[in-house]
Amino acid sequence: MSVLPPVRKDRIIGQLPKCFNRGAALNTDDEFHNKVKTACQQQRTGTVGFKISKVIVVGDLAVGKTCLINRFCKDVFDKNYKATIGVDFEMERFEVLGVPFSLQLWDTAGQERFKCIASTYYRGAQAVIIVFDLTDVASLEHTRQWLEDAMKENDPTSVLLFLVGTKKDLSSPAQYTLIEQDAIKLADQMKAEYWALSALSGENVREFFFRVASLTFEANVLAELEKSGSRRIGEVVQINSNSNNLYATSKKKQTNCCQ
Ligand SMILES: Nc1nc2c(ncn2[C@@H]2O[C@H](COP(=O)(O)OP(=O)(O)O)[C@@H](O)[C@H]2O)c(=O)[nH]1
Ligand SMILES: [Mg+2]
Repeated sequence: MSVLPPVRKDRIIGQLPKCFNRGAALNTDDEFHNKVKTACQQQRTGTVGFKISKVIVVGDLAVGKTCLINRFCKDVFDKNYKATIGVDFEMERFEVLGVPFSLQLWDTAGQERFKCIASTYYRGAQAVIIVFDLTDVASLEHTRQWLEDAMKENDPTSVLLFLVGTKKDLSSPAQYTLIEQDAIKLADQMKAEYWALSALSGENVREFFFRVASLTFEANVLAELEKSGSRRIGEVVQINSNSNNLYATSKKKQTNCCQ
């Protein structure tokens, strides 16, 4: 295995980042789930497993998927690291609540015209980013189909969805307001979180990926806590298996637990 570079200082997440629009958000919590915070604190003292989540980026040709990924990942990896990983996905490394965490960002480059091949790329995704162009209504309409295709290969109950409008720099305020109304409605129906951004100016790009990383990490840890397997994080499960006591303690500190 290739030697990974250290996590960059500006990829360290200590607080749950805010959603873009409270009307179309996966959650509106101010903080990470208490269970997750506790688990991460416990993990810090032991050996930490290598946590990684697969994220796929889908949408019409030329909506800006590759530019979006490149905008965020550029300068993060040195050339050697990129060469080792290959060209199908970018690996982005974070540290969330003190725990190393990586996102594998799969760019479905070229698959727009070869949808049958794409199923192998879609499989096993923890998050799906459906991209549309804020200046192209048709690309928003097509997102339903993209969602359907991506979900054929995944468990809809465990995948986090993001509906992302790109090229914000190109849209006039009037045009933007109009398409955003439709996008928010659609995001709500899809149970997706809505974001609008620009890969060109960089507006909201970092905020968006931090949100993706944080929510994916949170879901990942919660899922692991629910398992009673013998993996490393199982140590945390054992602590939590005494959950009555754990809650009794945490309740004193915090009452507004998520959900
Ligand atoms: N103005 C502007 N152009 C963009 C933006 N993102 C992508 N583009 C342009 O849109 C075109 C398609 O982008 P690309 O990322 O290759 O689309 P993909 O096919 O979805 O991967 C390119 O000409 C980009 O320069 C953006 O945020 N603003
Ligand atoms: Mg592309």
